[in-house]
Amino acid sequence: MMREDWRGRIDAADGDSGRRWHQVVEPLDAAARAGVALLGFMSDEGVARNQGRTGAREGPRALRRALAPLAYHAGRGTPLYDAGDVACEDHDLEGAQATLGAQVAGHLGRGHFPMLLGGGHEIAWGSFQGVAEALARDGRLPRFGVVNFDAHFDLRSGPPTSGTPFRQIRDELAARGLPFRYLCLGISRASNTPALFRAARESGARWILDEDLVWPRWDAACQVIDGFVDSIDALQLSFCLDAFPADSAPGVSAPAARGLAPDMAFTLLRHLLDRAGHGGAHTKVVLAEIAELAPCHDPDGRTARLAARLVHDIVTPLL
Ligand SMILES: [Mn+2]
Repeated sequence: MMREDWRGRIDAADGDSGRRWHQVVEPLDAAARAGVALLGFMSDEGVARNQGRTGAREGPRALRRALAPLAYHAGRGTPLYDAGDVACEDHDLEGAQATLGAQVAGHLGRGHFPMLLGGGHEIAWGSFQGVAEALARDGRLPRFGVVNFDAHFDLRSGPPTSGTPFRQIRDELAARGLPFRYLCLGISRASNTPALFRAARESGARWILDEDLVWPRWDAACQVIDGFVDSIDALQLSFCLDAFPADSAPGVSAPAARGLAPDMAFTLLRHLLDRAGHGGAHTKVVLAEIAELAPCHDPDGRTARLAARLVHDIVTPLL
């Protein structure tokens, strides 16, 4: 754990109720009791292969720094761990994804909730490998699904990149004779060609366009989300920061002109988590991940702050 990333103000006079994340997070060791495990994926090799702007390799570090000063709200006293980073070296994306998957499987096996800090969206194929191993063990893989907040489907064919992870997941599930349940929230018609929409249809993907994720259509969006969440027992929650508009999230590979307004995205996220029983005795959410934070395109840190708030909102109900 990089201590220098976890620092911030200390309100000593307020005791335990004045604590912030940097005062609570601990390094994860093998004997630790079940908690939330923050795990970074230092890679933008998938972005580079996908002809995108690189920079997401440094995302985990910037995200930790944005998380450090957040107010800590303890509910049940679940520990919060920093499980370190998996880094892609020498362009070995497949190796890094396999390592990430092995670490995720290990954390899940010890009862932790993995909260992944990306990294390009190629993170999702790595994390899925670990999720699949854990769910195959406990029998939930047949009722597994993915919800992805994203402007893009990331269902491309061809060699593995940041644009292919959900097609890789689809193919892996198909090889096991299992269905692919995939719901995309925030898809942009301007950013996906008719060929990509056709690939999504042929994959059985469901989606809601960014233009339909507006308050007058709230009830319709919730019906789709509820139907999807109710149809599964185990959920991988993926959040690509390019689902937000460029003025809110400039620090990504492909900033969106329109995107989901943050208040809509956060409210949808909350609704989804509630529907999945997140924060109750049993959550369907197996793992969550934030993708595409590229600090070099985020000079005032606003994308990192938005990403940190997402992590906060996903993790706090578990703490
Ligand atoms: Mn994506």
